[in-house]
Amino acid sequence: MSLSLTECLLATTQEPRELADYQTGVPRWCNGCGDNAILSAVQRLCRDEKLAPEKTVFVSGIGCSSRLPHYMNTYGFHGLHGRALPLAEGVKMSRPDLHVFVSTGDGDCLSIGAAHWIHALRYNMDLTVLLHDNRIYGLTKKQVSPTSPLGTKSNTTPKGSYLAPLNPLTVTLGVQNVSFVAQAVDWIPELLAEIIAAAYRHKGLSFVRIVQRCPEFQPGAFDPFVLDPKRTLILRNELTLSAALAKVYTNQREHDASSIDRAREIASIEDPIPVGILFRDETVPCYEDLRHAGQPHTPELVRRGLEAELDKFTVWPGAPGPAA
Ligand SMILES: Cc1ncc(C[n+]2csc(CCOP(=O)(O)OP(=O)(O)O)c2C)c(N)n1
Ligand code: SF4
Repeated sequence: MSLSLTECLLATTQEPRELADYQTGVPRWCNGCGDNAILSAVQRLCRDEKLAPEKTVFVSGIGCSSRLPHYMNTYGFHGLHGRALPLAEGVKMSRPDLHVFVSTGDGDCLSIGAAHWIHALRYNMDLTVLLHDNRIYGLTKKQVSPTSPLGTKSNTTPKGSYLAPLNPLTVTLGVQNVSFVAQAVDWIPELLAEIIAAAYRHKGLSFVRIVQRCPEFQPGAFDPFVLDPKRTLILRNELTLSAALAKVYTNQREHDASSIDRAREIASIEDPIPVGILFRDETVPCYEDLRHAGQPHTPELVRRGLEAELDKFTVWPGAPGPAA
């Protein structure tokens, strides 16, 4: 039986793939850097969901964490510091058919990119946003970030930082139109992968804060949590906990992710670290759907729009001149 060209192309994009199909390059991160665990989790997700590499885009700003697109054998855009979210929104707006992921650091997203963060939540475009939160500027070699704990000594605060840290979860949960908020930690890879997968499946902007270790500039910062499983609070709702994990992480709580008040309460807990899906609302509309209303943004449409705009300034031969 012969297949048409379209059928052949569809068959290619639906082929089962291996992890290696999504891997490229050798990550330049330090040994023990939590970014490695995040990279593995997204590569697993791409394989499990059989995402076609040519239909998948990883967008980032600037920072160690923002190097992630280099190691994905998909499309990618290593952007400008703080601008990962508007870049990703632009991609999604013109190509809503693509799977768009964002990797952004705590400096990139919560400091220089803070205005974009708030408005991206409000626009609720269908993006999977991974906040790699190591509580420090890594790439530029140790300056405080908005999530650095009070008293953090760094190159910009040699006597210790003066301000209490910003909580990215409570701020996110305070923004109009927020539709998905979760938290993961890099040292429980099974749950990290499951939470990122749930975020990917959510239609709308899914915001996942990942507590990420930076052994270079925050050495041992999370050791007390890693070494004492009781200091992790597992939120029981849609996550499946393997028997082995359930035995280790016994501090568990049933949580109704449809309640924003309960989500805000949990988001403000810092010790133990809550892990799981805090909030989900599937009813919030996505900006790209409101704007496109089913009309794809084709190159032809863009060309016609541009020509119509330029025609406004064209002086046609024989046309009456401006009134004197
Ligand atoms: C406009 C601009 N300002 C400042 C910088 C310098 N800079 C590069 S990365 C960075 C902070 C990175 O920290 P974070 O986002 O937390 O990422 P990490 O390296 O920790 O993963 C800064 C300030 C820049 N590249 N561009
Ligand atoms: S400096 Fe920190 S965040 Fe950057 S690669 Fe090294 S461990 Fe990772």
